[in-house]
Amino acid sequence: MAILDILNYPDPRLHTVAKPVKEVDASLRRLIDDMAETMYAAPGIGLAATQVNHHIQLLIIDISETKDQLQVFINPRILEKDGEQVYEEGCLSVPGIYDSVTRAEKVVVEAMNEKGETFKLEAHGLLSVCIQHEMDHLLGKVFVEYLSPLKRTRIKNKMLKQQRNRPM
Ligand code: K1U
Ligand code: ZN
Repeated sequence: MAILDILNYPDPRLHTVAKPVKEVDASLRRLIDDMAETMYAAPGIGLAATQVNHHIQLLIIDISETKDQLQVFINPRILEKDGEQVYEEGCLSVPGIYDSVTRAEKVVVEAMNEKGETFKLEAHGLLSVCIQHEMDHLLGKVFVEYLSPLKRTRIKNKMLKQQRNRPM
């Protein structure tokens, strides 16, 4: 397994729209393993393939305390959304920034797992937030795009300054 580089906002590659996965094969499972290692090491509770510069419809989530309940979503589709919730979100592509985002409270999602089996899941609370956040990444959308233009500009400048000062 390997730890992959995570793209940092405002990298333009984060705005790439992901393509559907055609085949669930050994190379995809290798990418899933590498993404899981990357997410656990960060540490994070979710990761979209977009964030590691793979522009395919794949995301992983583990919101468990024990970090042993990895959920894999390949070609996810939201079938239903309901209600509203506000959550203070973070993003591994925007390190150190947390802000409130309003999203649906419930989502029903259909996807394939790492075995290529289709499943349907009803999610609430943090799992629902995380699914919506990661599915946004697959559409090329970063959570800061829900914030005001002023906040977004400040975050962009802070990130660019950090990136300039980072040792090579
Ligand atoms: O998409 C990502 O960059 C991952 C992101 C997922 C997420 C968090 C919170 C709300 C919505 C989506 C993160 O994992 S940020 C880090 C984080 O929230 C966390 C890290 C360690 C322990 C608990 C949470
Ligand atoms: Zn994110």
